[in-house]
Amino acid sequence: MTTLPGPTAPLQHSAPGSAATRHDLRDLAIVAHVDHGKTTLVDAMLRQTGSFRVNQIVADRVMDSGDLEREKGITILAKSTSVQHGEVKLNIVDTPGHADFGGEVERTLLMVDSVLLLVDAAEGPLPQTRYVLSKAMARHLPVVVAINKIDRADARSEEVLDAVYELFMDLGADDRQIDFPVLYTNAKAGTATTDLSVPGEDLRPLLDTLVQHTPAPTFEPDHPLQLLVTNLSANDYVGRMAVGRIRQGKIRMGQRITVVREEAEGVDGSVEPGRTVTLNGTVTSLTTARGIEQDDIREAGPGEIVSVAGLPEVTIGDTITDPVDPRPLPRLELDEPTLRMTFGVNTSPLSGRDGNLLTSRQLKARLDREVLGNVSIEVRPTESPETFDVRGRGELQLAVLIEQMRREGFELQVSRPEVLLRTLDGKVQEPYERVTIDIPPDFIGPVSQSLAARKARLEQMTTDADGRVRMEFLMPTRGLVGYRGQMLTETRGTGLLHQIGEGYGPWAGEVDHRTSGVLVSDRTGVSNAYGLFNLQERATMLIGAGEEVYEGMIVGENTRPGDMDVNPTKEKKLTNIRTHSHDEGLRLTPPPPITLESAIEFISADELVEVTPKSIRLRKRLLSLHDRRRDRGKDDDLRRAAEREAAVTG
Ligand SMILES: Nc1nc2c(ncn2[C@@H]2O[C@H](COP(=O)(O)OP(=O)(O)OP(=O)(O)O)[C@@H](O)[C@H]2O)c(=O)[nH]1
Ligand SMILES: [Mg+2]
Repeated sequence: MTTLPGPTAPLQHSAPGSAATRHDLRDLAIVAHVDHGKTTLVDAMLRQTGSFRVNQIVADRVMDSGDLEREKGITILAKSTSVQHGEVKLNIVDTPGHADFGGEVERTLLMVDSVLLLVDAAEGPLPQTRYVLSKAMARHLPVVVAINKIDRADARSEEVLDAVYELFMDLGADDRQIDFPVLYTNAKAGTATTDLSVPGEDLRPLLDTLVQHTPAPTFEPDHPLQLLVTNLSANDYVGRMAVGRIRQGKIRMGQRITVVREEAEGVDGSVEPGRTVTLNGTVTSLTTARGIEQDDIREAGPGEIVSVAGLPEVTIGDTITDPVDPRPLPRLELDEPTLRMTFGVNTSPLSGRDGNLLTSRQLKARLDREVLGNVSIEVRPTESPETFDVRGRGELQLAVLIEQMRREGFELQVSRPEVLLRTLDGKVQEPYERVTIDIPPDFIGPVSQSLAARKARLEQMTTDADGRVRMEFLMPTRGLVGYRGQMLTETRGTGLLHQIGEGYGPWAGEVDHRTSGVLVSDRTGVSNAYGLFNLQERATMLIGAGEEVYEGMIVGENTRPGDMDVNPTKEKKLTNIRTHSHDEGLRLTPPPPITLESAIEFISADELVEVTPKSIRLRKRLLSLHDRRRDRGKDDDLRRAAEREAAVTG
């Protein structure tokens, strides 16, 4: 067992001359790779510290409260809660593990004084473990390690702990950091132990360690208020609420507060550099988390994580301060977006059937709102007033935004994600990913082959105790777009893929995206079993019979390269009654389900995904057959042009 350093590790954010400490409070974040059990562990902490009412029925992973979070089984937004352990209140921030939401983790780390790093006892450290740990180390936060899921049949806790030590060394940890305490946990059962040979009984050992190892918040008495806004939430009664940790000073109900900031760029690109804006307001609501509830409070002091209403236009990165003596903290700086897509008004002939938010004005207002509350998304104008350039850190992050919008009633058309290039010393650079693929050994051949075609370089290959192979590649982000689906097909659903941004590197050369062409409807009408039956011999049909189609809509994937214009509405000429009964015997292969993510991955640069509250359709950018004929053969030019444009604007 590792010995615990004292609880007095230096606090990074403390200003010189700090004089006071709050011993009744600790602020920490739980970080890990996706699915390693963060939210489940928070459940157990809440249960064991009496945070639920007697007989209260609580869903599993209660912190994953968003609709999409529950459906996808992942955490998307960081959320704070608190539990009482003896005399100490522990503020705990649950963070998302998926790489696309890394911005949430980065911001969260500004609120806390330590991190609890969870590592799956079977999977070991994965790319996002490395990412979150490197961010915690950059902020010099003390780390407590929990090897979780020790109940798994394939758990190999000791080996995994060795791998964690290796990771710390790899990231250049100093002696103090590498001296981290270790716990072995079963988050599902709610147990923790410091010694693997002694089964845990509850989470007490973990909570004790967290209290001991997290520095208590320090502050300067009489310092004016400073609260860095790291999150936003909304409440029907009080409106927008700023969430953050009080660095210095106190905040009270009814108090005058202010925000001073350099003006941000609007979606229309309007900005006056250097101009500052001051927002003034009064605290109209002040709450803090207790378990899964928000408690109204009259006053809060340093170290507390609170939600504050009263500044309707406050945004993430602002500092809420005292109007008499405003002292803003440095603004947040986050990793840059690496991908962009266009979001446009739906121009398909079927537009307006499902949704009620259709205009470019509504689209712009919605995107403006997103930027305000989501600092890792950027929105820029394009040449067309009907289309916006939306930038983020990954396909899933952008897909989640699109999904939210369609649920709100929007119809839109989106492009395939393109990477953002940049130039350094006159040379074009592009973003890279570190990709870990976990597969049974039979699939090494096909996976290596397709990744090589996508410009991936094998960095490392290891075999697990159970025979699965883990391959680590470095590859351009561009090569990875669209690969996830293909990998699942190639490994018959058995492969796992994890990715993490690795910053910019040299342009890797042309990468082929999709080698197959598509079948495009040459007219408007309703698809018909007879028409589809004749087409399915040479293609995978993406629609079934009886669906509305329009000219330029993609109805199938060609088995060969090149697009084909087809008539899916074709009916058999009725020459006599018997033919009709024969028709009913036509066997159509059911179309594969089209999800938003799979559609975005599938399309090429000259295609779009049409998204409405009820449907996802694929289409050509140019709908008319005539326009496309004129344009045919220019697909590659188009893609290259788009990439060149990205290099200039990016
Ligand atoms: N066997 C076992 N399963 C666990 C344990 N902890 C969590 N799980 C399971 O692992 C899955 C993922 O758990 P989550 O708590 O959602 O993981 P997470 O780290 O919050 O995931 P993200 O927030 O999406 O990164 C769930 O199916 C849990 O039931 C454990 O100790 N043992
Ligand atoms: Mg979670």
